[in-house]
Amino acid sequence: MTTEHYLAITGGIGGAKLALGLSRLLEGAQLALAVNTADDFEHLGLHISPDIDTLVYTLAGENNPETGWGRKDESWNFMQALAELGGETWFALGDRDLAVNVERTQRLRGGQTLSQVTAAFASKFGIAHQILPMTDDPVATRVMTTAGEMTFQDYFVRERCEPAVTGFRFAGAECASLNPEIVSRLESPQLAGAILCPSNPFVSIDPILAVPGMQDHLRECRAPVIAVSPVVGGSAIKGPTVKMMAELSVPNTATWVAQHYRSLLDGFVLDTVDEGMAADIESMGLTTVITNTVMVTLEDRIGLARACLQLTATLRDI
Ligand code: FO1
Repeated sequence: MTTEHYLAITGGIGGAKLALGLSRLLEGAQLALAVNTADDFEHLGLHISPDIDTLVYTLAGENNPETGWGRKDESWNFMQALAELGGETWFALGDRDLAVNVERTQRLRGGQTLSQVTAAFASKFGIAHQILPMTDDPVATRVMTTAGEMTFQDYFVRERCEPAVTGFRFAGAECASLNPEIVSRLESPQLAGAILCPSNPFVSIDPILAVPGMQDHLRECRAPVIAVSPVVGGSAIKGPTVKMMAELSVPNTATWVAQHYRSLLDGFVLDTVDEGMAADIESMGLTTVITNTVMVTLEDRIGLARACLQLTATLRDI
């Protein structure tokens, strides 16, 4: 690895937007994406990897912009035929998305690793950047709620995030091996920065940080580590982050997010509406950048990515 390179750490929808911005500023070898796999589950006999697929579809311009997951220009013949048979239709798989999941399952059953399948699919989709599953071992987010413990997809899709959460655990994380490509990138002398993308801290970023060694590698890496707040003005752009914060009785603020990741970070990016929090976050020893973090357009995604790269450059020069 001779060129300066960055590692983005991301979950699904929110993080994938920033990943797209970064992918427009950085060449293939300059950016790799460590992605959450704890949303993965077996469904209809298929191995579904939602955050990997959201990232692949987003970087390939194939994503469904309305939902944030699945593919654009989808047809739904499979789901319709499944419904007619009385099959399980609570988890919507479009026909083109189904092909990705069937082929992934086939290749995994044939002995390939999730990383190998993901790399092959990324190149099929014309993606120059490396997409790195956090681990090839099974890790599953379990959501503890007042209605009992449930799988992530049951909570997120079947129950539409309605149950009140009381906690999370990442089954299998303690014996999962961190993707060696992530290790080598974090240990590389050419690493220029690591970026925690604005995904849900509890169910998208924390599972990645739960893989043994990930936090140590982030703390020890020579390059600056920064995070982008997924909370703007007390609300999350999409998804259950703020609802979870309320149920866990933690403040729905960028400051709390900075505190949550504090031991890993050198810098923090927060939205202009939250600039009043910058002093508190700076007092944690973090360098802050205040910018627009709400990504509506492609320009917003690229602008936020540029602000992240500039912050890592500033921190490298300190
Ligand atoms: N999320 C939903 O809310 N409803 C769905 O029917 C749904 C289907 C689906 C199919 C494939 C896929 O890769 C993701 C899908 N998601 C759906 C999102 C999924 O629940 C993810 O875990 C979320 O994106 C959270 O990261």
